[in-house]
Amino acid sequence: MMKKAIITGIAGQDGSYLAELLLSKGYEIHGIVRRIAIEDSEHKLKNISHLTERIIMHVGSLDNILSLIKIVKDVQPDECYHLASSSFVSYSFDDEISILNNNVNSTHYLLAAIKEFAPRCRFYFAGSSEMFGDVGQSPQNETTPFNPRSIYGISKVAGHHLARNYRSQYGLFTSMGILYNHESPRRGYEFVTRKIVSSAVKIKLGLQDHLLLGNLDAWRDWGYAPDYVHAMWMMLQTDEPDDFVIASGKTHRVRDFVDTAFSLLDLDYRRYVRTDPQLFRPSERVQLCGDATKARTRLGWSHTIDFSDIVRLMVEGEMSLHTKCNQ
Ligand code: GDR
Repeated sequence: MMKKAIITGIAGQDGSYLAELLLSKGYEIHGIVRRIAIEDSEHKLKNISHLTERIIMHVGSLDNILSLIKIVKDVQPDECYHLASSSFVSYSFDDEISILNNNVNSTHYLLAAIKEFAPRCRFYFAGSSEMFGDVGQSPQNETTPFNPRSIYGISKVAGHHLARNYRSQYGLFTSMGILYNHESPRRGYEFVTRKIVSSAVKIKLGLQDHLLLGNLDAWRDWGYAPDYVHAMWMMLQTDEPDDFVIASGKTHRVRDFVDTAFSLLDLDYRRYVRTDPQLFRPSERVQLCGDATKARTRLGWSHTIDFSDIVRLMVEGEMSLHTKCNQ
């Protein structure tokens, strides 16, 4: 029988790739989106505009348990991928009360609705390397203690404990991916990789003259988003629920990303990039670098696209947006 999946955050980078993957596997897909997204679908649903005919959309708000109950009850999903959250770490320094409330409550409401109305549904929780935060060791794996240092990270640790609690107390199948940074041409413009690529292309085309960034010497473990959503699906196909680190295991500096992107466009980044202390974040003593051995051995997961190819795909994607606009 055709499997049914609910995806929250379906219009985001990960949600859109996951929807494509599940459609290719024959799933019936149900996306939960806010009314405001439907009203401004050209912008807010652009990542899934090519899929709208094949997805069943539900207008619902994750801060309203009644609307979630109705959707879960009606759909009777086999799987639920909870990807929606306020995910830009910097905002969480500015708007901490609502970000913590929204991220924690939405996870709690969904778990409660599933427990009551679709208890056989398997639940994926989108955890993050930000849960490790100011960590004592590198690389990190599933046994590394959490020490989040942003409200966003704290909200993810809370969601993780909620999901684990529903697993142990109520026997729900809840699995969590602790995902490190993952990028693609669909990345939002506020994240550093898209910001770099979009500005580099504009500078190349003479539409912008410089780029302001924060700490160029921050290190990140960057992977390719379609590889990472594949891991989400794999996590819900196992015999037992579990938690998995998903990462490339290699780190690069923001400066390396900048240099690679600008070089692909035959530009010397040193002529165009300036730093702004306001964009700096609390610095890290130890690098966030993931050890995905467990996912490799238990799930058979691997990442397929390396750092320089991710940058290239993003630069090509950005260029093609400008070419399309000018046609
Ligand atoms: P991150 O992603 O916070 O790691 O979280 P982001 O791309 O925002 O930052 C990556 C690194 O770049 C440094 N940086 C800047 N970042 C931004 N956004 N803008 C700048 O101008 C800039 N200059 C330097 C940052 O300090 C940081 O070190 C992402 C999100 O997708 C989370 O939701 C997810 O959980 C984690 O990845 C894993």
